[in-house]
Amino acid sequence: MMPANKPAKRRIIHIDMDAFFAAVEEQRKPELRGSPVVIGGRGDPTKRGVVSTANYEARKFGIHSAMPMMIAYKLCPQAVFLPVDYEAYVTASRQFKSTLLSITPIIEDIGIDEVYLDISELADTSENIIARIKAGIKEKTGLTCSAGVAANKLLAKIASDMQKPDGLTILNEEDIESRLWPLPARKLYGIGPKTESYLKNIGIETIGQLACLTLEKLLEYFGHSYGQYLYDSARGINESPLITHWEAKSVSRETTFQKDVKDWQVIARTLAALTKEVVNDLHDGGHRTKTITVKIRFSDFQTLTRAKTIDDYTDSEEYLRKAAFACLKRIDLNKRVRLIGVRASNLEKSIG
Ligand code: TTP
Ligand code: MG
Repeated sequence: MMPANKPAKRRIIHIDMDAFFAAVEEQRKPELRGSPVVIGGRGDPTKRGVVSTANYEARKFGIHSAMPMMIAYKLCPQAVFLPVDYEAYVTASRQFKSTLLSITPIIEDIGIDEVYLDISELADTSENIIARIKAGIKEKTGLTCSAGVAANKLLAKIASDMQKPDGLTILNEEDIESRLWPLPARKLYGIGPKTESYLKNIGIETIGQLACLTLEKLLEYFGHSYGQYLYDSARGINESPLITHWEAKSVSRETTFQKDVKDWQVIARTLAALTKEVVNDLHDGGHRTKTITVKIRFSDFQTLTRAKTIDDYTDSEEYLRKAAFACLKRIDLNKRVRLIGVRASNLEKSIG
């Protein structure tokens, strides 16, 4: 029997669609298949704008997300360049996510083409569950995805990226040394270009090398919360729960800017204002919260969320603003921001 104080081992799946925007375009225009396809901006490679994604044929020429369209054109002039049709991708996104409800309601929606599922309570093997997921998505949308299975969100996300496209990777605890540690530190969720170059400067390139740093050193370099996060992550440790859409109680506010914003001051002021509104909503409902999630959508519609779970339930604006800014710090603001959102989840009714 398991000792009472040891948390049960979880089984988390991360699903990430393959070349998502490009795959949706190929699905509705089958004549594109086999050709290099690049999606970005208004689809005109002679104009400004960056690549949202490229299909695998185009990637062979070195084209990737966030690359200027003009460079993509130089690398592969014969590619088909298409404008971003966000509506079509949102529709496909809803369709593939709806098929997952037949597997479990414990789903965290983290982006247009990716989700986590918690299958800890299911009896079936991971392989069988993934086979059902892939078949369901294929039937409903015609699209393929890659899946990762592990004991937590951090490892599941790394696993889904290991064998793309149409992959399935199961990452167990005993694989950490052989399969996690050789990877570049950048592969860890939450390590952006800034942390990556900081780490390179101190001679750290891989997750394994990061795992060699003492906790004291990491706290000194990166502060309490991020330092501890890096220490745990390098060891494949991550307790963060799934934040599900179906959570009965959460309070959120978001705002879309009239014009996409680059100025950090404006972003920070908006984040503080949204947090204040969320805190007011908590007060109105008589709730306190444990988890704050910040959502940033960039001008190219890439959407990132970062969550922070704090030790005790609180409704203190100061405390929650700190948590929101800790989340923001983990997002690399290298593109213009279109939308900011703040959510408080994991709520409890305040006493009195
Ligand atoms: P990703 O899952 O990062 O990429 P992908 O699905 O195109 O390819 P992969 O097979 O490697 O998963 O992103 C999902 C979609 O989000 C992508 O199709 C387009 C969009 N996106 C952007 O618009 N800008 C970006 O910088 C990135 C990384 C993605
Ligand atoms: Mg993808």
